[in-house]
Amino acid sequence: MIAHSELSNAVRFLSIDAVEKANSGHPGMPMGMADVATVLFEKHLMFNPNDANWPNRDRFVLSAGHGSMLLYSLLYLTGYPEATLEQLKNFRQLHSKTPGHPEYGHLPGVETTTGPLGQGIATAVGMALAERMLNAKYPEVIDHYTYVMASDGDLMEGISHEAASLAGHLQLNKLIVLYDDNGISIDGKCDLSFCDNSLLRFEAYGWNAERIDGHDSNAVDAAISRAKKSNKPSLIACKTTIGFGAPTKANTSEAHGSPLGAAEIQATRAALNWPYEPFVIPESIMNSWRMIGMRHHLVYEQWKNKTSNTIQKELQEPCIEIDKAISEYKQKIKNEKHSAATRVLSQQVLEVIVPLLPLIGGSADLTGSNNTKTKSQTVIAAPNYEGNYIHYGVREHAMAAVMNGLSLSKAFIPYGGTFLVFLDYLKPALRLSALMKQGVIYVLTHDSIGLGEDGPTHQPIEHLAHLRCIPNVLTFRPMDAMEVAECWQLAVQSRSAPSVLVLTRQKLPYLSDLRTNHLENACAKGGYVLIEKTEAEVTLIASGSEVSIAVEAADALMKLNILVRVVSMPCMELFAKQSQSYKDQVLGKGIRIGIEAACEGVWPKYLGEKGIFIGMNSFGASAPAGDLYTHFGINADIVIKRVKSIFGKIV
Ligand SMILES: Cc1ncc(C[n+]2csc(CCOP(=O)(O)OP(=O)(O)O)c2C)c(N)n1
Ligand SMILES: [Mg+2]
Repeated sequence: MIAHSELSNAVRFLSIDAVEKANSGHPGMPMGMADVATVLFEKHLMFNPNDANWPNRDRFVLSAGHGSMLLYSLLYLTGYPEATLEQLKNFRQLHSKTPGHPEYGHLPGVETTTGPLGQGIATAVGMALAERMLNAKYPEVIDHYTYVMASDGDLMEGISHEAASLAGHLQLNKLIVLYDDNGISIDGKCDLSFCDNSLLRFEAYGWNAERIDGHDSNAVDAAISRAKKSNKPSLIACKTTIGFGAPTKANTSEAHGSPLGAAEIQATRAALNWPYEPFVIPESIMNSWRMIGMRHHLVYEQWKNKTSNTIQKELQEPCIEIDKAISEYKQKIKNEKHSAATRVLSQQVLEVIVPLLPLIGGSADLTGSNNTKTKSQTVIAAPNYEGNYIHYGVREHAMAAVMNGLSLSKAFIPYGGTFLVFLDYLKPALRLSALMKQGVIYVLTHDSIGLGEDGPTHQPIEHLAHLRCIPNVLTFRPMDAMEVAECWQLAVQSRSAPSVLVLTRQKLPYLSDLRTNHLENACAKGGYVLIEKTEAEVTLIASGSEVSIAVEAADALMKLNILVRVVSMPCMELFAKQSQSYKDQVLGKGIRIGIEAACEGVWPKYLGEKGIFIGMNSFGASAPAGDLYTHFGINADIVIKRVKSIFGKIV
């Protein structure tokens, strides 16, 4: 029988040795939480190293991502085939599967990307919610826990407050947070800046909360057992010592984020009675860890046998067959030529596709404004998890992270709404959607000064530019009913990049009658010629609400015998992916004028040296939309004036 301390020392020293070899990293957290982690893996966590994606596995989220070596050590010790000793020795090196902070998709067993503090715990709320929702549908098939390891920093970050509040409201009783209550952060002792009574705070959110000695394995075991039986989410504050075992650095912030150094490591080996060479785990200890990895072998086999292939497939990837429905719907649009705000048109598409897809809708308290809820959707109201619409409350950041968690469950396609201007309140989680290649859909409405009277606090200016600079994000800004349908189709089909649907508050005209081909998805190429003029001297390029300005200006200019082409550019990222010849063909040889009620951002890339951008270069103002467009000089008259002056016509 191997002592608990031997098992946890294996975790500690692998972490110490890997950080030392990499000459960078964070040894303190793995050393402090090794005992808690060992109990969790030895006694509770249900997993199968040979099938890291088993849908009914317990989730283990290391929210304190700086402690990545804790996770990598555990995956190696329990026998995940890709977590080899070689990978541990290559910690933090280029192309290794063991990057500085855990990254989803690099190493099986890493459930989500963490490192930006607070994201892990909030994403885990989404995972725990996904579990409840799947359990409501398949009680025999999905029934597991979601465990989180969170640090002081995680609990300080605002997103964790939002997410914990939501988890309490949703009664996510299978969510268990093991809080590394070590009282140390980077600047020193936590009481420099953090004197919350976290237990009371979580209790107020509707959680169970208790404090235990995180180095007492029996206490950890008992607390987890209690949490598993609870009807509320649980916070277990584990009092630990950061850098446990290091004679001079333990319980100091020095243990947090740098290698211990040879002398301290030698002294730690002596103090913890671990006389082995770096990276060497004695066979008996290794065997015990591998047995822990095998613990659920039988449960896993039984699950596989009793679960139909159809359900297993459904739990691994969402079915996204909507092409037929979308083309029928497009035919209807073509006949009806419906003019409306793109947010309203977005809801009309949702009415068609929600019944066909595992879409989980929601909004951060702007359901009626974002038009995110369809008539058929039912709201998730704990303890009933059968719905497909979530009222996230005014918690944009948690909403985005929860959507990441829902998406990582693989069974759902989440979409959620807020105003585009509040992108800033959720961007860190959207950035992780992109980094993790999750097809989360963001419905961001009220997309410009076109929203009018609410004024500059609510009028996005720089947001489109921000979105277009994040790698692996598709930013869609459709101009009318046809484009809204096509952009939704592309967003749903984009399973490895998040999409942002940027939609108007104000009504827009139907313009797709100008198109010659309605059958194919014109938005799929990102930008296309809406009004063709061969040998055009001017190309007007616009997105969303400004396409109608371009069309109006083009009509007027053509009457002056200036040859003008109009390009609709609903998605710059998709346009960027097209061949050079397609791009040249669309943009034309004439003078290019970009029109968008936003700041210039990446437009110059497409406008060329002689190009002109007509948009915003200041904050907006509070006034009716029409007045604002005139005031800020974004209208057909201005476009006509600029073109006339270029061509030397009398203004
Ligand atoms: C959002 C965010 N802000 C800042 C950091 C940088 N950072 C990493 S760890 C940390 C705090 C460390 O304290 P704690 O969370 O208690 O971890 P411990 O040192 O106890 O392991 C900070 C500020 C980060 N990773 N994420
Ligand atoms: Mg700490």
